[in-house]
Amino acid sequence: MKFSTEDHPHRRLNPLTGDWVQVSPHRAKRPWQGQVEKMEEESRPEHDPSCYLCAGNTRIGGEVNPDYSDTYSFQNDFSSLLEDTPEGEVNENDLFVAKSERGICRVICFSPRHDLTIPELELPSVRKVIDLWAKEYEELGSKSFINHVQIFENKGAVMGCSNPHPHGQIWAQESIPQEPAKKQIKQSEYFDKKGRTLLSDYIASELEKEERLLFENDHFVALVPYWATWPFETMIVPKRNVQRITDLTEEEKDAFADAYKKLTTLYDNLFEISFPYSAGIHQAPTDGKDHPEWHMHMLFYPPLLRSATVKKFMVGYEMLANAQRDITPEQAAYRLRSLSTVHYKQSSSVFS
Ligand code: H2U
Repeated sequence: MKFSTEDHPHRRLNPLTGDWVQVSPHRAKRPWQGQVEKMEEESRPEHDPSCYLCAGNTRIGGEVNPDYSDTYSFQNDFSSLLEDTPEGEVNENDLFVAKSERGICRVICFSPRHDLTIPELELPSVRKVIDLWAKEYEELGSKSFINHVQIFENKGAVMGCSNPHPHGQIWAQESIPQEPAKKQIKQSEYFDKKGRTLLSDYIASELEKEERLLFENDHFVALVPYWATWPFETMIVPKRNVQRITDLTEEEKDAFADAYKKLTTLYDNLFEISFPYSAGIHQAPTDGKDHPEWHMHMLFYPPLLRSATVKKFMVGYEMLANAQRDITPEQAAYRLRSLSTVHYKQSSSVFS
């Protein structure tokens, strides 16, 4: 019997982090199992007078949102990191170790429309989200004590999102957090060895292989990474070796918006629901160094597995030993690729 990643249990390496994922393809041999359950979706008004994020409304802390017409960002009223934290360290026998951490947390409202998520917004509105991310990265990153800016989005109650109004967050801080720190090391090692970024080489191969590719436009590639952990995990990568969002040209920002909207449309079409996920951008730290090794990318980690209600739990073996998946990244890519890029709410048939 010859080993094949299509048939036999195996481990795959994430070269960006050094983490492994265990794949059990024999448990999900068929591309699809079980029925697709439909979910009743609540319809939301364009403006909800009780929403803390809608234009003109009063937030929990008493501040009033302006009557914004596209995007709007503000300092999180319950920030996890604070700018005025005093500096300090604890180390008792290398067993009780702590270090103060300064930072700034912001909330980003994607649009005044309470009822529209990214795939439903018009492309120029999605582009405005990209522009605001770039502006925030620039402003926060230029502060001397901020060395890392994490842009992210929690979408859907299942991801712990507290409000259905389309929004994201930014946590900017002194340290480089664990996930991007691992990527910093791995990308540096690769760049030092090959003189090219890891992701430039990776996407060039994926564009040739095509098995995990979802789509490409002039400047971005969307794919299910070879090492994807979540069932429908995906990644959007610029074709050019761009280190940070502020280095994108105007045309590339348009292409980024297009890829973001297209990918989230595929997601919504998968189970014909507003698809939940955690997404975020990994890019160069803002520590004043050049970072030629960095290749920015946006990651999407959706929790759903087989339907709108069947969630993949990272529990048991995953918590104690190693991340694991059944449906292969290739099967997930095949599923996503066969969906229409027209949002199901605007089309009667989702299969192209
Ligand atoms: P989620 O992305 O997890 O839904 O978080 C929304 C954030 O918005 C959350 O961190 C903040 C919460 O602290 N928020 C305010 O800053 N002011 C408010 O009035 C409501 C929510």
